[in-house]
Amino acid sequence: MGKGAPEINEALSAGDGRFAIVVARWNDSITYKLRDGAVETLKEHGASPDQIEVFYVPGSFELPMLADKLALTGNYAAVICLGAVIQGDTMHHEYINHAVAHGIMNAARDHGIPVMFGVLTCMNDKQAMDRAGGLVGHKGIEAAQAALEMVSVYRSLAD
Ligand code: DLZ
Repeated sequence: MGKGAPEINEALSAGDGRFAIVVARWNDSITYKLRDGAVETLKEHGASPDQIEVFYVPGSFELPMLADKLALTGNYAAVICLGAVIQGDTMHHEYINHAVAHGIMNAARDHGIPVMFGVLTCMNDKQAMDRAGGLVGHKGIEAAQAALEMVSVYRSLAD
């Protein structure tokens, strides 16, 4: 049994679907790395630049709000949410993390498209850097790969 992200099937193709990427600007030194990894991954799997639209929100708490609006349009095969919530001195992060996770799941369920949880939930900056292309992977790449896989599965159900 593997540990961590499963290997992606290289044959997975973006097809002709459009992908929305929603990026939280809070902790932008991290989240912009997540964005760049997600965009590159979609391109590597055949998405052209005009199939990828990037949107920004102030912080992770706002990710599900815009994801819901975007999913509602019916214009996208998937929405990829990217953020970095880093623990501070209070319990604030817990409220954000739970709200974001639930909000993203609700958007996916309500609108019938994959909405990806590419949100780092870290105890400190180092943990976040390590997961934004450092020692412990890249959450933006993982979220884009998961989106490609889910779009492919949804597509097979529609065929
Ligand atoms: C307020 C706040 C704090 C303290 N920390 C983070 C964080 O680590 N990561 C993040 O994405 N956003 C943070 N925010 C901002 C909230 O997500 C939200 O934007 C504000 O509370 C306004 O609704």
